Amino acid sequence: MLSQQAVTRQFIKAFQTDPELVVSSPGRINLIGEHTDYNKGFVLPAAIDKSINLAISRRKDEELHYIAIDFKQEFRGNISKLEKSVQLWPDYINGVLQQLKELGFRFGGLNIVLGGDIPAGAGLSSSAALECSVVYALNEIYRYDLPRLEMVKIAQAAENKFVGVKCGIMDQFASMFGKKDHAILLDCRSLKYEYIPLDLHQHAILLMDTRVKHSLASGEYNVRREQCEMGVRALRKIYPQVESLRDANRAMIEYTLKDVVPDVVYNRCKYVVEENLRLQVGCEALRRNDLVGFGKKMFASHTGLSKLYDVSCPELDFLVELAREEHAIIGARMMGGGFGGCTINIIRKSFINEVVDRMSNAFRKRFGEEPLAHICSISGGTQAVPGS
Ligand code: GAF
Repeated sequence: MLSQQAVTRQFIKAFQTDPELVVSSPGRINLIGEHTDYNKGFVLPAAIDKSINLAISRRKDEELHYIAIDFKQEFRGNISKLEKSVQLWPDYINGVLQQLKELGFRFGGLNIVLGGDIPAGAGLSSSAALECSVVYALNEIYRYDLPRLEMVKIAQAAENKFVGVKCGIMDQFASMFGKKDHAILLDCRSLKYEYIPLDLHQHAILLMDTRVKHSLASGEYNVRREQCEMGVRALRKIYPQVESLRDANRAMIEYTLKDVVPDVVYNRCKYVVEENLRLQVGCEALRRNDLVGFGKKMFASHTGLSKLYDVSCPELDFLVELAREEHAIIGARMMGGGFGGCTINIIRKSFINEVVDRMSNAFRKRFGEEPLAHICSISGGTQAVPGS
């Protein structure tokens, strides 16, 4: 709430007028189903109570003027020349504008102020939240009448084509379709989804941020994608029906793929097939209210991400190992693209303080710095701030 007022105040200060609209767009967690979205599999994300807030107004000319409160940075440009910038954050806005332009939607110059409380680089999808806030805001002020799913696709295309990260659809979908106290079971092929009530009883969601900054654009993410595609090409020679790893099963991986691709490709594909299965079993456990059963799948997911998919790092592995020793934590794993960022833990509420203290001390002894702990709750998706 504070941040919504802060962006409005800053907007008035910078542009001497109220914004036409303020949009709030949440970050996301993912309970299970990591690196499965671009393999057309399943994911189980949820929007959280940490968001990007974006105040926006149309200008009479074609100029673009953006202010990012948290970075204390400004960007100036023109709609006729949407180019990548050295600051990176304007790319998420300009990427959306570029996609809208290519789709034939008209817009003019814009004044924008943004700020929020999603820790950047923590794996909570601040970039997807920003993309969603921009497409949502333009849809409102220019009345394009786009359905939410189309806005998700535009936001994803901005990241794929303009920013250059070949991300899947999970983050933008979660930010746009979030529902309070529900996880979203999304089939990333059909884009059909189901809300699963997230009744955590005596438990809470604890994020432990290693503060190791990840950068998906650094290339490792795109490399994982290529390795999966290599696996699919090899499988397709024998099983023409395999369009993506979603269509593969354990037997295909063990008895066919193992012999025809390098070990690294076999490991990546094995992880993806197993993660899709874990997610299915985990969802059944959630539906039965069996949180302990679900937690076991989270731990197994981490092992796969670390050993087979190789997207973890020593700090994330350490936090998950500590979590395994805590009776109050029933499930934990690294979350998001990896190479840094957060672990997600399901923890008994009454033990949060003592467990966080113990884990933080152990982490500091090992790595010299403390992780940042955040308790998050599950919120709704991208929306206009009432009264704006
Ligand atoms: C990042 C990507 F943006 C998502 O699409 C997804 O692939 C995730 O990493 C890994 O599950 O957040």
